[in-house]
Amino acid sequence: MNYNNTIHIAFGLRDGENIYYRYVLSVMSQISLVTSGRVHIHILHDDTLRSESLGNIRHTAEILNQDLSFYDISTEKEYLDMQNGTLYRLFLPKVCSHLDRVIYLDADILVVGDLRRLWEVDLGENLLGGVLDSESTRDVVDVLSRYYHKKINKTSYFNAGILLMDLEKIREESANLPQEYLTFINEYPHALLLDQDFLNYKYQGRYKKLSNIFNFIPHDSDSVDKDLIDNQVIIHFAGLYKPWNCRNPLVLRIFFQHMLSSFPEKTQAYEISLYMSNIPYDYCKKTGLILYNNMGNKSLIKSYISSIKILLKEVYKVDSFRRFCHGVTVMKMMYLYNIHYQYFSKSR
Ligand SMILES: [Mn+2]
Repeated sequence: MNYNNTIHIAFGLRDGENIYYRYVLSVMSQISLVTSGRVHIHILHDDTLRSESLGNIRHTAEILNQDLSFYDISTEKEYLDMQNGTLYRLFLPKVCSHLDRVIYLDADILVVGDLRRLWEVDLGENLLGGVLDSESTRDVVDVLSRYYHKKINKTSYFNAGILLMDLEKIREESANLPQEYLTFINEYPHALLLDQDFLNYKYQGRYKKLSNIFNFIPHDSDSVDKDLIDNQVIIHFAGLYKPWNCRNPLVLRIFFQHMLSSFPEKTQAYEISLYMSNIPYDYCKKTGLILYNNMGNKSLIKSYISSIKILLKEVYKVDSFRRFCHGVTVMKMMYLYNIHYQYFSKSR
């Protein structure tokens, strides 16, 4: 097949705080700087996307000469049980029924190389392509996946933040991916990474393992060097290390260069200071607070509580949950700790 045509790129956008759309804008602008050929951006959103922000995205796409389509999924009936923006990628086969292939992107990324390299990957008989997740995440999944009927192999668990999806093949097999996910999460509420676990469970052995140049996940301050960045296509700040709390100067410089290019010059200083003021100085704490405010989201809470229970069962000789949490360095544990802390400090 010849993919020497328009590159189709999709984002999921749930934006209650009116912040996330800025990351999408930034990624759109990064793409235009490094990607050859025509690009069509597809945005799956709900009614949290404000009309000014939508206008802003439209305006940016015009300036960058990118094609743009919006899909409001808040009328889809499965949407009612989904209050997490990453889940919107599951709607892609359904709402982008005119597309055969799409690149799904998270927005906590830096695009530093030509996306055509990803677009032209031959998937063979596979339904999608993805990159192995970080080792720490795969360690957690390894424990939790003992509680599935079919264990997810730690050595093949991919990160779903960057996906090349063969929508045609996926549609042939699944009439309704979002509904299948809801059934899955009901059966396995401990699936800590929600639809990422679902996609791994469902497509195990049927996805193409891609080079990590398409999804490099930096772990801490000093692990990223210049050579590595020069060869990368996408850097993904999955987990707790986002550009705004990663201490690597090179990552920070590249990130802020991209940020600078994302806003019109006249409003640059103002926009960037506004943006910076929205950045939590203590990201961990903020994560806990956001989740605390989402306590109404029953399925999310159910998922965390049941993960905590399972993980506790796995750990011997712990005096208390608090001590256990302090001792654990795996970053996903920090989320759990925050939930626990926020929840119990309020009820004291
Ligand atoms: Mn991400």
